[in-house]
Order: sequence, then C-alpha cells, then structure tokens
Amino acid sequence: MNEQETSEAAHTQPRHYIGGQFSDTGTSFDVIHPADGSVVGCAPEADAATVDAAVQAARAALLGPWGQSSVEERCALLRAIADGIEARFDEFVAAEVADTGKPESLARSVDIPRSIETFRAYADLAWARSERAFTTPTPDGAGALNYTVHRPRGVVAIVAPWNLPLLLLSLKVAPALVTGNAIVAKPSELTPTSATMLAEVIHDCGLVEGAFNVVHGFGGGSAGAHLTSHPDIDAVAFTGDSGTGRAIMGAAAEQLTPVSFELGGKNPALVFADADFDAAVEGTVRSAFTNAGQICLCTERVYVERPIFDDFVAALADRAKNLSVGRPYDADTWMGPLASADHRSKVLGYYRLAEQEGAKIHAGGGVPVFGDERDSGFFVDPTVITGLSRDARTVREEIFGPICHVAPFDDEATAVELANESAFGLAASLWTSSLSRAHRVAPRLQNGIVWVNCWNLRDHRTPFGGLKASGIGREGGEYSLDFFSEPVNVCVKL
Ligand code: NAD
Ligand code: 6OD
Repeated sequence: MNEQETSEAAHTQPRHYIGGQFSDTGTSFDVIHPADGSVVGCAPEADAATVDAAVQAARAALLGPWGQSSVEERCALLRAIADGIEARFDEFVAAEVADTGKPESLARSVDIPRSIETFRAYADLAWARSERAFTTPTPDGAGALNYTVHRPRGVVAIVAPWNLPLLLLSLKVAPALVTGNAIVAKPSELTPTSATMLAEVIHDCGLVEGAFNVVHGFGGGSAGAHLTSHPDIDAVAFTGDSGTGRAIMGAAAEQLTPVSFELGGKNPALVFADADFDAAVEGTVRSAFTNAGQICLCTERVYVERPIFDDFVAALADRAKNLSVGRPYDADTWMGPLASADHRSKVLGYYRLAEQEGAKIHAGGGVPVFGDERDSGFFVDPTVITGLSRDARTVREEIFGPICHVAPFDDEATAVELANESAFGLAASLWTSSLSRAHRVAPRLQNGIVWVNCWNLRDHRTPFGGLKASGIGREGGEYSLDFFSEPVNVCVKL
C-alpha cells in the first residue's frame, strides 16, 4: 500500500456482535486488500454454537422491549443510524475501500451515501405506510370493520455479498429493523468490516441488545449455512449467487422458512439505431464496467442495431481501452481490481473461454501489468468482445466482471428475443429516442427492471429484483416492508 492508503485504511477490525457484545470468538481468517493482496484485517469465524447464540439473543430481544417497540421509535432509530454512519463517513469509506479495493470515489459517491439514504428512506416509508380497511355487512345489520396490522416476521437471517457490502446489507437491515424484526446478519467473508462498523453505530444508538447481531464467517459448512439452516429463523433475506440461493432454499425448505432472494444476472442492453449514440456508449461503459462489472445490474450482453454496430463496438472498445484502472486512492482511478484472487481466476477463465469459443477481442482480454504493488492485486482489463454464437457459455453464464459481448440485431422482434434468451431476468437497458418503441419493448423484456436511456437509476420506493434465476420476490419500498412483516387481519363486530 502507498502511504496515503495506509493512513486512509485505519478502521475498525471485524468482530461478531451478539446480544449487544462485541467478540472475536472462533478461529480467525485474513481480510485481503484486492488492490495489492496485502492483509488489512482479521475476522473471526462463527461456528454453529456462536451462530446459535446470536439467534437466541435475537429471539430474546423480541420477547423483551424490542418486541413492544412502536413504529415511531423504530423510525427514530433508523434516522439515528443514518446520522451515525454519516458521522463516521470517512471511516466507512476507508473500510469499504480496504475490503473491496473499489475506487474511493465510488465508495464516497455511491456505497456510503446510498447506505445512509437507505436508512432515512425506510424511516419515511414505514412512517407513511398505510393499512387497508373494509366495512363488512353482517346479518344483524350492525356490520363489522376489518383492518390489517403488520407484525414482524420474528428473527430474520440476512446474508450479504461482497460487491457493495454496506449498501446491500443496509437494503435489508433498514426495512427489517423498521418493521420490528430481530436480525442476525452475516456479511461476506471477503468484506466483513463495514458490517461490524454498522453494529458499532447501532450499538451507539442504544438499540436493545440482541435486536441486531452480526456473525462472521464463510458460506457452506460455516456461519452462512449454520445461520440459514437454523431451526429458529423465521425468514431468510439473501443477496448473492444463484447457486448459493439454491443451497439456501434447500435448507430453508426443511423449516418452510420464507425467503427473499436477490441473485445473479446476465443483463442485456438493447441499443437501437435511433438512440443518442454518445449517451448509449457512455451508458454502456458505466453499465458494463462500474465496480469492475461486479454489480448484479451490470450489462454483460449488448445488442446493437446493425447500421450502428461497427461504430458502436469501435467507440465502446476505445472507451474501455482508455479507462483508468488502478489504485483506489488515486484521484483519476475509474476502475479498481476484482474482489479476490478466486474471483479473478473465475473471470479470467471466462476471458480464456471466450477466446476458445471464437470471440474477437476488441479491448482488454487480459491482466494489466503495472510494474508495482498492484501486480499482486486482482486486476483485469475492461474487455469488449464480439462474434460469439447465441448459445456460447460466455454469452449465457454470469461472469460478474468487466466484460461485455456485443452482437448485432436487425429488427425489434429479434432484439427482444435475444434479450430474453437467458436463464436470468434481473435488469435490462434500452437505448432509443423513440418513445413508442420504448413503451412497446420495455414490458416485453423478461426482467424485473428495465431502464430506458439510463442505467442504475433507483428510487427506493420502486420494486427491485429479478425473474427466473435472478431471484425470488422483490426488495424496495413496500415490497421490503411486506417481506419483513406478517399481515394480520383484525375483524371487529360493530
Ligand atoms: P455468494 O453467493 O458466493 O455469497 C454471498 C453470501 O452468501 C456470502 O455472505 C457468503 O458467505 C454466503 N454463502 C455462500 N454460500 C452459502 C451457503 N451455502 N449457505 C449460506 N450462505 C452462503 O455471492 P458473492 O460471490 O458474494 O456475490 C456475487 C454474486 O451475487 C453474483 O452472482 C451476483 O450477481 C450476486 N448479486 C446479486 C445481487 C442482486 O441484487 N440481485 C446483488 C449483488 C450481487
Ligand atoms: O442501490 C440500490 O437500490 C440497489 N438495489 C443496488 C443493487 C446493486 C446490486 O449489486
């Protein structure tokens, strides 16, 4: 690390937070900084007994004052949490950068502010949540009043990934807390620090002990599996790989535990010849390469109408070649490394597979060589390829790296068919200047989110999630509040 990084990276070390106490019970594992492979932290791995202690602490909190808390109290808590993160903004940025290697500018402009905003948004949403009521005729003519109240699910398990660690955790913790649940959260083993810091913030807000708990560890055979298969969990909210979703659902099936899943994607972009060309290129640069392609919403398949195909590929490749890839704290860095050595092996495996499948490489395709400490990090080139068949594995499987395949199409119907030709269905982008085309095509795309002439523009009140192998259920606004609560109908005879 250079000097600036060393000083910026001073932050909390990962610890469990169980029943209001911080601890480092269990064997420990290193946290690696992806920009140079150095060890930046050490986290404890929770065994089954530690996870059980967290679940029991959560259950006890529900039986105590937390179970009696009012929505007003919980909204105030969320606002205090938002203020608490904001007060430690730079520390959170440093933690996220140290664990993920992402550009500081990204953590500073997206990860941390959006996490803060999430707590405030759910305070607003919960405060404004309305109930439906019905008056029902009765034989005696007096009638009855039906109304719905929402009670918390109970003890909820929240399992988060490494790409936007605090943000994706906050998107579940905020609605789960404001609806009165008790939480056991497990962040990714690659990025454990910001979850511990969130526990510190929540602790300082004076939340009842046990209402929020954090355990660290790995997935299968470790804390993740102990938590999601625990018999006293009332719901599981998970973001991560579709294969992991299948494993968690198998475990959840034993207890009939409800699940909310945000899973993988192989997201298409459709670029029509009538689109604003420069905006479509810039939008695709952002959607393919932001966070080194490690956002579930990133575009990996780009379909371009034939008259502009060659120009589009040339412009996209030119932008990809000129993206500044480097150290998180360098002011001009646009793209950082991948999250881990293993993930880089996976992504590079797809770079090689693409070549074997006959791809033409227009930009990237390998590993940048820096001649300094970054060569021990997990960087790959932003990569643009063409020429693959519709059934190539590179076109079908989620890579989760900075690579996109660009293919031509000749008419609208074929564009829709190509976009829908996927096991996934998370997000699509549509670039066109025709309003009627936008409205015609958008609902025909088999995706939970369709952006027209933009990408990753997300209002907290809108549904977020995917079809097919991209998920089960929706997050966002009322959708999250509904998942984390049980509606109870009260019928009062008048
Ligand atoms: P992952 O599934 O490997 O891990 C996610 C979390 O699950 C981690 O905390 C991990 O420890 C835990 N886990 C792993 N195996 C488990 C098991 N058997 N039981 C319980 N927990 C287990 O995913 P990742 O590599 O951290 O993230 C990348 C994936 O996440 C990509 O597929 C990406 O598309 C997806 N993702 C989806 C969204 C979305 O909102 N749809 C958002 C971000 C990432
Ligand atoms: O910011 C958001 O609202 C959001 N849902 C981001 C998801 C990113 C997935 O990787």
